[in-house]
Amino acid sequence: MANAKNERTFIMVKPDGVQRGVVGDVLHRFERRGYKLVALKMIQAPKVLLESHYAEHKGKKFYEPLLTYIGSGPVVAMVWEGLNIVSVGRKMLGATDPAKSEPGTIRGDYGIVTGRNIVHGSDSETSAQREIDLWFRPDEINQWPHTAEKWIY
Ligand code: RTP
Ligand code: MG
Repeated sequence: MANAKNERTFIMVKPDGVQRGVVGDVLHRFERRGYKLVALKMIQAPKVLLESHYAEHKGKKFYEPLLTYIGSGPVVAMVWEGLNIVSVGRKMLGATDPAKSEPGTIRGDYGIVTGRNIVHGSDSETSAQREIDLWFRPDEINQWPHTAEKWIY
């Protein structure tokens, strides 16, 4: 497995995904792919947390609407672990604009517009580490044995 790396990523079902009832499907997709869930919580994110999470977009036209959208209801925040999870996770989510996402991806199956795109996924290992540290305390991240290590890899 050249270039395969065991990684963690931060995945979040956004308020539209929670309200449309797709949390179970998002979990199921990552589970059946063979990834390991190591942290999970439902949270109504305070504005300061969202400002920090989306700091890279501060000043852009969509920044304020984005904070309003993600702060409009509870989200389901998760940490997933496994080989190449950052890049594979982004592929499973689909393109930022659901209209450009392939059918079979989460956004491609559930979304139509960028401003309501169901899920978030870290875009790099550096972002993943930053986002995991932002949303979870170290004692909220679980270590447990998963059959993927034997039967999938
Ligand atoms: P995300 O961070 O949520 O996983 O999405 P992404 O990497 O695919 O996209 P990013 O460029 O980081 O944008 C963050 C989120 O901002 C909203 N957005 N709206 N109206 C617009 O032009 C626009 N552009 C971005 C989306 O909710 C996007 O996921
Ligand atoms: Mg992003």
